Amino acid sequence: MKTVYVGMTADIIHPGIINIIREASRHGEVLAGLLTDSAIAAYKRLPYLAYEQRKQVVESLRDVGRVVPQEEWSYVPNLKKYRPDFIIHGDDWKTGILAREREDVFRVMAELGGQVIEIPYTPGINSTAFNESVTSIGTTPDLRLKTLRRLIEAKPLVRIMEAHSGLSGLIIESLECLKDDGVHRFDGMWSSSLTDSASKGKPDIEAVDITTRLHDLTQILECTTKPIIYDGDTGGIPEHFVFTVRTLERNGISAVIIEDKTGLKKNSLFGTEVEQQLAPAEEFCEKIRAGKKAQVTREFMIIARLESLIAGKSVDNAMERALSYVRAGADGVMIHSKEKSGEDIREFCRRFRREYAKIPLVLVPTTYNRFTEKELASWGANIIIYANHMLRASYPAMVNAARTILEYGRSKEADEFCMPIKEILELIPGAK
Ligand code: SPV
Ligand code: MG
Repeated sequence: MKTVYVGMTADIIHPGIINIIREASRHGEVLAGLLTDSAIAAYKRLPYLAYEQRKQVVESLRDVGRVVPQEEWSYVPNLKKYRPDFIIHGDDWKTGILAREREDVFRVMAELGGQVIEIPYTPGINSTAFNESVTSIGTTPDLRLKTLRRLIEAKPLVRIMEAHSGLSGLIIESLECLKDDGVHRFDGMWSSSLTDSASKGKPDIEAVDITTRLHDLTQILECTTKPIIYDGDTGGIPEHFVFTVRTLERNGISAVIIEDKTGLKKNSLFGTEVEQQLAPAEEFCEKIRAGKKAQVTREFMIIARLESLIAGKSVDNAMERALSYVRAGADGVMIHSKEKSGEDIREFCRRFRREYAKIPLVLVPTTYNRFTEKELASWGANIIIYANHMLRASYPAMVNAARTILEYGRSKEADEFCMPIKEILELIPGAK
């Protein structure tokens, strides 16, 4: 019996894929190459269903003979491994991000003496339509919460951008950039205490309570689906932190990061070393333990943020604390520094990775921003947070437009700095 390879994500089983499978089964036994979460994540959003769930669905399709994992976006490794007689694909791969794959598949199948079968794709069901339908399905708090852990598993580096309003969240939700190694997009959002308080005209000193912050975070939750990491400042006293954890979980937030400082909190990039008071490590461990005990889901993450380098202490001090926080149950650590060279951070990463190969490590490269994501990942980082850029970009733009209006006594000259009204209206899904 001949074998026919069909690559698929199978997150939504639509008539288009059923057509392809049926056609494939006319040529032999269908070998379904089911893309793993990591294979998909290089180019597309994570699928709604996890690999094992999608596998169950595909295995139960009448015309599918066998399901094997396709671990890469490219078909080539699996074609070489399974040497099918045919590979079948919808002809929509002639253009767009799959065009390069198509060329590779033709070349490899010719080498293997196999054949490529292309069939017309079912009109209306292509990946764009698919993506739109996924966005319109939206998400649930439960699904959103779990996504961060899945992303950490599936991607070499999870890219997080600060959001402080529904509009900034929408940009993060939809922006894409096609690069040589795949489609780059932001994987999730950072609810920053700095930009959240600054957008309210307040200092970053824990003056905005959780209820108010959540009220504003709801704007973002209402118009986006990507996971959110919450900047929990010091977390307050353990008795209060317990309530914060529950509230965040209930709202579908994936993780909270709390920092090991005490006293009146100052922003890490702003206060002097002397103003930054480190909490006794054991006290902070107690807070982590209280939070872990309070959480309801298995997936919610409590990430311990090390402020040793911000407070002028050594990498040794940070390492010692990191180990005790992990032992206390922290699901990950964030190391912060305002040193531009990045040397202290690199040193910490190296030493931390020697102790723990897999515990998620978060970096916030605001000052050491000459390093690329690839470089930071090679140091051992799992998550990169761009902590304040949406707010910092919008503020000068607003000042510029307002000053121009003051200067000219009319708004005509400010138009060139402003988005046309029509585009604003088109920006918001469903606003047209
Ligand atoms: C924030 O964004 O509020 C942070 C990161 O805590 S930093 O401002 O770099 O301290
Ligand atoms: Mg903060």
